[in-house]
Amino acid sequence: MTKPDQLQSVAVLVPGHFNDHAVERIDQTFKRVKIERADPALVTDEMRRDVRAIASFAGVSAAMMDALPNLELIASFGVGYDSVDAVHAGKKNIMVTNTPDVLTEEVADTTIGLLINTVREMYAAEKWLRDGSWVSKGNYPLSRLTLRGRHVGIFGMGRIGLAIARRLEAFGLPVAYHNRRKVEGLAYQYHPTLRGLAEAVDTLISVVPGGASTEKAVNAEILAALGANGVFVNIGRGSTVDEPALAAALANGTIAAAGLDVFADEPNVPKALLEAPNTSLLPHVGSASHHTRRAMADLCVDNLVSWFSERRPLTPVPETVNVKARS
Ligand code: A2R
Repeated sequence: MTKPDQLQSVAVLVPGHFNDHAVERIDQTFKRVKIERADPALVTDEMRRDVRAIASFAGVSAAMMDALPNLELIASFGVGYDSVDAVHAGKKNIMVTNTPDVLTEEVADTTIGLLINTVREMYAAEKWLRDGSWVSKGNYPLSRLTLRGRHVGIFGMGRIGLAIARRLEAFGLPVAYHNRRKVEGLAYQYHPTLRGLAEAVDTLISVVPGGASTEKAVNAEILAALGANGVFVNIGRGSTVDEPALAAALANGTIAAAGLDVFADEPNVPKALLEAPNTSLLPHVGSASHHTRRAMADLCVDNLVSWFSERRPLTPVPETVNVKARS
């Protein structure tokens, strides 16, 4: 077992700009090695020899893992880790950790804010006040949509989905959901297909992880099933949505409005979504408060410390739970 004072010699690769608090803690405990981005072409002989862990916001490819023969751990910052090739990591006996739970309530809060913003047009109403329209034109027009009477479907009833559902209950709104598996003991109505869920509700909130199984799952067919009074909110991953189909559905009245915090090619947002009058758009800020990002940074670094001192992770991802520490 590595004693804490010996952790200073453990080289941790940190690609690009990283959370300040995490950097401070890594510097206090480990030997931080900087690299512009997680690109195997930038890996030096020294990195190849020394690096035993990566702490990263961004993705880590199979090729990057292969370029670092002594890599034991990828401590990913965030709950979603679709940009890390965790299956490859598992095959190579590399542990991957993420930062679940500590961001759940913050992301659920953001979701509710985004939903209300979308339905009650607060983005446009605030602009109306600020640009002087209230004085020159009078009251802001009544919003076309309301939360009242809505029936909400959650695509991804996991930790965050459940925290969103609990909040919606307090708003008096019925909730249903779709996962691959029914959650035992949960009273919300379960739909075995996303299509079935979209048909049954008028408000769809997507909070599933990215990756092959959810790629463009919210497509033209699902949006048509949601219907003309439909509101779509995405707080999970942009890859889950067929963005051209969403832009078309918003333009031709297939659905009424969308609130989006995540996009397929961040930070690039399709022009059609930017220009649509019925979208509320946020720059991926679901968990982005100092409070919550600090808690995520602590969990990310605590995983590094636990791995190199106790030889066990705190929050391993399912694909690497069986990875064993090298002696
Ligand atoms: O399908 P299940 O039974 O494994 O349920 C998970 C569901 N899910 C899916 N549902 C339908 N089709 C799929 N292909 C699919 N893949 C996953 O998403 C589970 O209920 C939920 C994910 O929940 P958690 O693992 O607890 O994640 P958490 O903390 O709620 O975060 C969700 C996502 C992150 O991966 C980031 O992308 C984003 O929210 O921040």
